[in-house]
Amino acid sequence: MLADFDYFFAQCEELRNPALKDKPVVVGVYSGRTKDSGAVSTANYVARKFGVKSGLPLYLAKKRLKDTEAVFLPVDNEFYEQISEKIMQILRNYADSFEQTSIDEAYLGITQKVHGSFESAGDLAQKMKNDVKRQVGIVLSVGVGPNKLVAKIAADTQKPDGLTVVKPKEIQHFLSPLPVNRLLGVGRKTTAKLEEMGIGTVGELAKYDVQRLMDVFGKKLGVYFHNAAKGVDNESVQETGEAESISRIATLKENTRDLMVVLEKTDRLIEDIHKDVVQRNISFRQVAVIAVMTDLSIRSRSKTLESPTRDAEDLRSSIRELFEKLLGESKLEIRRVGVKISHFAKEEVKQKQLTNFF
Ligand code: DCP
Ligand code: CA
Ligand code: CA
Repeated sequence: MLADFDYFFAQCEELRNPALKDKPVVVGVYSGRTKDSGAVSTANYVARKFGVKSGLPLYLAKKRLKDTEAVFLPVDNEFYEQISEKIMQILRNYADSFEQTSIDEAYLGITQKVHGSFESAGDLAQKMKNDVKRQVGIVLSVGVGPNKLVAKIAADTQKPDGLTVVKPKEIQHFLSPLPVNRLLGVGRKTTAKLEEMGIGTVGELAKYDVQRLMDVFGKKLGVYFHNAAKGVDNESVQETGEAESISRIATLKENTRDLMVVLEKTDRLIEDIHKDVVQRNISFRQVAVIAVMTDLSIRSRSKTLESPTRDAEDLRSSIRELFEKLLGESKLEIRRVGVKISHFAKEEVKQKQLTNFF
């Protein structure tokens, strides 16, 4: 099964500002040369109706959206990472094996969970989608298939908020009519080349003589195209580890050197981090604070605890200590504050040790 979050960066922006929902929303990477230089990172589906999509130069996006109430925003990777991490955490619970492949995409091995049944797989996927919607407020598209290749293409066919199940018997019927560029690794050049050879669809590629494909593209690629067109893929879901640190950062209302103001802000971050800790059932041994100063320089201080903890109070006192130190070592005011925990231990381990001890 593959899960891909819909118009992800733009949807994150809608999440923190629901008033954006009905307007075209464009998230861009501003290069800073001139006001409008840079490219579109992504756009919501309202903006896509105007032909605005990832990679488009921003000035062109502005032009295409000029008579609309379009909202242009700069990327905020930290925020998207946080949302992504929350969703990934939920998805993990639905999988036998889990492989995150990008900020908004993950493969889930679910064969054992659903005892090989594609009906159950569809139900599981729907439940998972509902769960993410309810807990985080984000919609995603899911593809279920007999392998990663089919699952990925299935997830791409209905967007947004899609759920597409392709059973083994349906592979051929599902893939055949699709244009060849829907296969991973078939870009513009290859598409053009295949076109020259009279191959436009995946079905045509599947029927094409594999030896001739090898002659044109080389052995490895030729065999890959042949197999991919038939929906053959033996790649397994490669377990990816969980994030090795959890961090949150926030901008202060006003620059300050007042410890109480800083701690008031970090209290909210602590609350958020602590929720994550509990949900993941981990404890941490290292705490760090980060401060972006008024001159935009970044300072950080960290502390290793004597033993792993998951206690919010431990976190709070460490952060207080670290910020006292940090403020004592600089005369500048602080503009943004961050908190990070790392050096995780699974809570079970600690509990087991305690039980053994008693
Ligand atoms: N992204 C980017 N530049 C690109 C492509 C993507 O910065 N050229 C970022 C922004 C996207 C995120 O990666 O939100 C995920 O990329 P996707 O290709 O999955 O696209 P979206 O999630 O935006 O849209 P879709 O609903 O089509 O999945
Ligand atoms: Ca996506
Ligand atoms: Ca994606």
